[in-house]
Amino acid sequence: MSSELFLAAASTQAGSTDRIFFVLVALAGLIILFVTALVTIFAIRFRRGSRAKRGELPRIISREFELGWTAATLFVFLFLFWWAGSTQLSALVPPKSALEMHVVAKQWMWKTQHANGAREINELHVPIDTPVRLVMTSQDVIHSFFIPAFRLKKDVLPGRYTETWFTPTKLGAFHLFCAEYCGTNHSRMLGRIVVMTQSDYTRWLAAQPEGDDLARSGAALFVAAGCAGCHAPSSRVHAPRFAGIYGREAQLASGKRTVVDDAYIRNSILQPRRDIVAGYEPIMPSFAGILSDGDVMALTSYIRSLAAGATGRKGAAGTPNVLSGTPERSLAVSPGDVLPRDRSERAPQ
Ligand code: HEC
Ligand SMILES: [Cu+2]
Repeated sequence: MSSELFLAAASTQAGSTDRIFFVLVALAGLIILFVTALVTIFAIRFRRGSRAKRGELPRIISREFELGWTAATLFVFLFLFWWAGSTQLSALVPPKSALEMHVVAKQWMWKTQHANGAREINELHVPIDTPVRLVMTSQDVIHSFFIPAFRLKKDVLPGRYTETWFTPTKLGAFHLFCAEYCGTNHSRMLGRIVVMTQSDYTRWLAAQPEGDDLARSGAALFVAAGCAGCHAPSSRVHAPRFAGIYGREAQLASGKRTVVDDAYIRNSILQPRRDIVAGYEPIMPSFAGILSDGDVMALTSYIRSLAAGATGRKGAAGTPNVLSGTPERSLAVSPGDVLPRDRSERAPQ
């Protein structure tokens, strides 16, 4: 549907959302026409003084008709519920091959980061026809990530990760809004999503100013923030090592088991007392208030890179060569790449 009246539908999700919307409008329109017609016909037929019969209806009409339309509306209702519900639910689970990008919202801007570390402000460049998964958090208050042309809206909360994903289907620039009132300049918290062809995107990404590889800056933080003192393989403190833990299950002292994912690592860093790993003393200090959300994301990315089999990242600094997809960078992504992680599908919190 493209005309002045209708907003462009630029993602796969937009198509299915619009279909539901137009069917609902058509259905509601039909019902309005039907009811209005009946009201008009009856008003004329049974007007005062007309000779129309006003006695009781035949049994068959009052019973079978009643049953008939109750069943029909129930069926239509259940169908709509199933249709809209299943569309929404399937929109929650990103495909495994999705490119992962990070979004940090703050009063009043969107900071975005590509998996290779390239950063943007109030913009996000994405390749067309490629699923993009966003991992989002806020530095201050609640914001909401809203791209009308993609029919996509997801709250962005402080102290928590929310995830969403989309597959853009049209080239061009699309509005990004904050859809949750977040203070004085809320209405200026605007951005753009730029959808490019896959080759343009790869070229664009390679031309970005030397972004710190997210995992590499995490590796630096690992030392700078003092994590290495306990967690480095050479440390003499009795603390868990990180190689290979991402995506596995951790056995907790409480007897529970839990998957080591972004949220778990975040909790381990900010609230270490919450989930103690079995076999260790609760000696880890909390880093809440010391490390920013960006720091936590970097550390998480570092820990994940260890899971991918890469040990340390000693490669040459500089813009990674995404064009050839060099294998030494475990997080190197070019459109269509499968991210090197083995993670059970999980609905976003
Ligand atoms: C004083 C030593 C110490 C320091 C410093 C420390 N940790 Fe820990 N950490 C531990 C111990 C001991 C455990 C296991 C007990 C627990 O879960 O609290 C642990 C657990 C963890 C876990 C859960 C690991 C698993 O196998 O499930 C993560 C993730 C973690 N730490 C990350 C960090 C990060 C990131 C830093 C630096 C910002 C850090 N730690 C600093 C001692 C430390
Ligand atoms: Cu906002």
